[in-house]
Amino acid sequence: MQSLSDLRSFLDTPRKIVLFGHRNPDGDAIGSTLGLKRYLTPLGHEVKIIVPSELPSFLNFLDGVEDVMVFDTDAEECKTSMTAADLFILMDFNSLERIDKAGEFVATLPDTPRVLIDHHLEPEENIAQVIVSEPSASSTCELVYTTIKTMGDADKVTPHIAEPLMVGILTDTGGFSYATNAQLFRVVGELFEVGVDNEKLQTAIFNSMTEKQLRILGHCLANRMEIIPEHNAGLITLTKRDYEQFDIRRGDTEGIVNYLLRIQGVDLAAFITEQPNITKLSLRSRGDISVQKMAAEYFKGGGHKNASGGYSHSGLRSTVSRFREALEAGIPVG
Ligand SMILES: [Mn+2]
Repeated sequence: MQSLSDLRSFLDTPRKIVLFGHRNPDGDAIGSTLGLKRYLTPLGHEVKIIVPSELPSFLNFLDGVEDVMVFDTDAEECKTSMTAADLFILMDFNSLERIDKAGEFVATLPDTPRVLIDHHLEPEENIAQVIVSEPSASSTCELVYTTIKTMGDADKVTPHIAEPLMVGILTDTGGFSYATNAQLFRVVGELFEVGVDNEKLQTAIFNSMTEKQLRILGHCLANRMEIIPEHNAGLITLTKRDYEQFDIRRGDTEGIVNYLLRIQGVDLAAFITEQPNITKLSLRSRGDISVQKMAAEYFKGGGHKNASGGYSHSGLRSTVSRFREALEAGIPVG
């Protein structure tokens, strides 16, 4: 299999297909896999979705999320489905490392053809035989739609498929705040024509915090935020103690880093948290500033120009110092 038309003919026969989304799956990882599953299933394929770790609860409104398999908690069942599969489709990530142990198991099945659909920069070499990689795309969901169209099946896109695709577009663009371009709005226009309940989705995605999450946000902004005006930067840090005190769970701090960019004059934001074994960083920036470069150079990470992540094995304090060093060294542009 070498091209989308090969994939098209491969799909003429009913297949067992596993779709993969990345660790800490977000709206785009789940929206794109669920959207593609909803397209493939009526064509007669048996489709499973596997992600390494649990889904955030705000996505529970989408039906079918309960069938998403989590490798961390269900390794054996995931391996059985992977062994039986005729095709793997890797979605919204660019390196097998992003799916951890599931990726290691994928590597043990070299005869299963792989397709990549993703919008992250520079996909890992040999990650798949067919690669749909568009870093200029807003989201993998946008690419799922354009891929279905390229395969000549635009008329098969139903509101049931459009809905999860809109979820990933909305979450990856922060409700059309960034990563947008004319092509995206054309795609969104077409999805609206298919039928999308925008108001329902906006509410489900952006007004769905729990009381606890809002209080954690309050704590971060009132007590844990620091502004570095000479570098137009800001940071928020959370200690292990904060995690205990506020009972912070996965997903509870989602999006907090973006609040720093609401401050006039702040163009680069860091959210630095003390995890059980590592110190984790989420980085955001505006315009030409590339946090992707900073993450790659200083924090073993990567992602997108304006949204990246990384980690460090040193503690919170020295990670914060390293972040300051990175700022002193000059704001990376790209
Ligand atoms: Mn994405």
